[in-house]
Amino acid sequence: MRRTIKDAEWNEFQKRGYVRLGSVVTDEELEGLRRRIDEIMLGTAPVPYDRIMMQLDTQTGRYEDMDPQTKGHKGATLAYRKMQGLEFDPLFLTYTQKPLFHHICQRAYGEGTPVSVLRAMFMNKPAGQGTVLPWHRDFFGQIDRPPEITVWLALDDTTAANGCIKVLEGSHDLLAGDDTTVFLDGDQVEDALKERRPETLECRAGHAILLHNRLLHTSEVNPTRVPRRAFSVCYMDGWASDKKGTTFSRVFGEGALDPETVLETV
Ligand SMILES: O=C(O)CCC(=O)C(=O)O
Repeated sequence: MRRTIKDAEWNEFQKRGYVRLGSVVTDEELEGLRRRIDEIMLGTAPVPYDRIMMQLDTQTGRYEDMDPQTKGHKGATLAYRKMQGLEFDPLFLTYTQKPLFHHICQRAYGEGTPVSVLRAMFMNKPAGQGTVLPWHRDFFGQIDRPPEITVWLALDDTTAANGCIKVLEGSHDLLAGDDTTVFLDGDQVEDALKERRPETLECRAGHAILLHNRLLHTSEVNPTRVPRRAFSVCYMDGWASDKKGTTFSRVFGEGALDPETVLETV
């Protein structure tokens, strides 16, 4: 399994706002993550459910119809849309702490900088369901050092048919100077689409894509008979805090969570 990213790949990431990392897990690891995510949804995993944000999928596919995401299990079903706080699961934490991701974080935030996660998140389009995710960027203005990188891992093959991510290449510079917009309004979408054509980022299960947090992206519903599961980790400078001074779970450097003890410490 690779442990570094080449200069050419890093330059591509900076220019286009994303770069494919290829396969980042073994078949066994992938199977373990898939099994564990289903166990978490079904309520049978030994995880601290009171620390995990969970949100059921909509029945309508409309973003406006979503229930709020709140802590705790919401019933034994595979029809969850989103879960955050997966750094508190030893298996997802182990994946999150792969040397390749540490290396990428050091490139983004500087050698020796501790790293925390803004979110370690499951994003699901259940079979025959899913909710449209409108054009947006993962910009977090409430953080004093806004995160720049997200590693998005496909847990299933993601395709145009089952709601894979679509991006506007190079759009991470498009709203430069705008430090508030997350979801684009109709005019902003129209303007952005005038300049660029969306790129459909199909991705094989077990492969990952490094996304710039300001890259404009979207995804649709999943009318197919198989789920479209993905796990993404937004890494940031470990000293970053929000407006209340709250810091986030460290995954690299001093004070980093340890998969061996994480269940005792949360
Ligand atoms: O998995 C997806 O469909 C999109 C994920 C996403 O938009 C995000 O991580 O912000």
